[in-house]
Amino acid sequence: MIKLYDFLPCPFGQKVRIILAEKGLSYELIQVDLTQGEQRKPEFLRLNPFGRVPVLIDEDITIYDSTIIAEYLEDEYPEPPLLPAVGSSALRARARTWEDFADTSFTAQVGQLMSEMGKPEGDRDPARLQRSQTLIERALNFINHELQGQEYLAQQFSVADIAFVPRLVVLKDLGLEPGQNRPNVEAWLNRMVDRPSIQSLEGLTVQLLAGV
Ligand SMILES: N[C@@H](CCC(=O)N[C@@H](CS)C(=O)NCC(=O)O)C(=O)O
Repeated sequence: MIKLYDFLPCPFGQKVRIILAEKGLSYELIQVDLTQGEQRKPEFLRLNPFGRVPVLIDEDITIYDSTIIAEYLEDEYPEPPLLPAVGSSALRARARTWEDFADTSFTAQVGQLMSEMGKPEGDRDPARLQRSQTLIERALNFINHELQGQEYLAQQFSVADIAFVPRLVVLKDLGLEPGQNRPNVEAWLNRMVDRPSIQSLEGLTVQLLAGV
């Protein structure tokens, strides 16, 4: 059986758990409490020397980094597909570009906003807050533009969309309305949160954990 080492509030772990649910794969969840430094224990570092979740073990293969895990799952368990079909190279590249943007830029910006908002009001850095908000709004405006005439970022529902979900769903609680004046984003988000894989996901709530 697949094993997943994860910390429930981690957006990258959430991305992997949505993928596992979409593919109907059952797994054993092993929680690594990042707040207790469990990621730095020797037994965990033997799985991922970088000391980060998520880590997936399938039979005798150990994989870390949500994007590499997503690619492995797509190769090993191709149904239902979460990337455009092999041969649609341009669309596959588009999906991967969006996934990368979600992971490295969008998730980081929302994470910064979460850590500022997690502080007592008087301790928040207004310039930092403003910068994160502006960058997030700019990304949402661009996504709204790119979704014109299509339901998902790479035509069909894919890892590109999944990678945005964990941080999109917390925006309202951080004072940002993703769908406001962005009807394509509003419809996209509603379409996604209706999916059983997302409805049933544990940990998909605001967790103001600085540094996670
Ligand atoms: N690029 C990695 C990022 C994973 C990552 O940053 N995980 C964080 C939690 S969300 C972590 O394990 N942090 C622990 C630490 O840095 O000590 C992925 O996509 O899996």
